[in-house]
Amino acid sequence: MGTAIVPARDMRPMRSEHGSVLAHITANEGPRHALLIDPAKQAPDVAARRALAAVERGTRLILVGGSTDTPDDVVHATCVEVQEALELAATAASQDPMGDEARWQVPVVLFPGGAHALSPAADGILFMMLMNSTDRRFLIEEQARGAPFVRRFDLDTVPTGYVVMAPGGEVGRVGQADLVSPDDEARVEGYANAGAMYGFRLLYLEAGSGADEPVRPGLIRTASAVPGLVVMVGGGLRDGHAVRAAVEAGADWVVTGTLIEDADAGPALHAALDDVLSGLS
Ligand code: 1GP
Repeated sequence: MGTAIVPARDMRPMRSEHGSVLAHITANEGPRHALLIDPAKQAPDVAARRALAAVERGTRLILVGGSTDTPDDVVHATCVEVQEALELAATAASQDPMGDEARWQVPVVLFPGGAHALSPAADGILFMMLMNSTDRRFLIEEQARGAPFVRRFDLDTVPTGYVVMAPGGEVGRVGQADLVSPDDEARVEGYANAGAMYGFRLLYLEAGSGADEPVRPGLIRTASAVPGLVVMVGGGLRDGHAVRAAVEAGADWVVTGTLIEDADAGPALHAALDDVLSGLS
């Protein structure tokens, strides 16, 4: 962690409005969409515009992070810009009789690649164990390095089991995952149950950013049958059809990242988001 960033509650203007991030993520509200913003892939102001476009269309969570070694100041700048944009939109909505202020009360949550990618301007963090990593760094060491900062920054933590499926992509490689093969439901059953028994509340099934094939429905079905876990699915979800398949298999959250990186902030982005969100209903 760098030393330039200091915790400051007022960096999280939305926080008091939406309450606990854990409560938001585990709420029984039907399937929802999370937008993943990789701070290394665009300037903070572009990230903020993309987040606004998504939230306007119904996205209920902004995840900030990625598998790359993004420095914390870049992560932080993105969190600040997204938070400010959401706050402005919420304020504008509160002053408009037809406005829907609650729509803009969406938490900004870290999806860290390691202890380096933290920011006090986030509302919370997916505090993850990469359960099928062969490298203890991703099982506990990065977490142990980052935890004091998470505590100091007063971030809400969401205890999360993160499991990487084939093809796995960059996160599978960097995280040295022993990839779960697309039909290995028994292995997912094991990770899901072990995660629940550790007290994890969220299980994130990851196919890898930009994956040719998203996580197969059988694996999602297996994970979602385990009591006490909210299931998040990401990697290779590019359209409403793929999202619908994940949701029908039991995904509580679907995550898309690449989709918005390929589109600009204009009509192409809006069309891509509309298509993905159409898969939720
Ligand atoms: C990656 O699951 C996320 O961690 C999102 O994947 O970039 O393929 O949407 P995509």
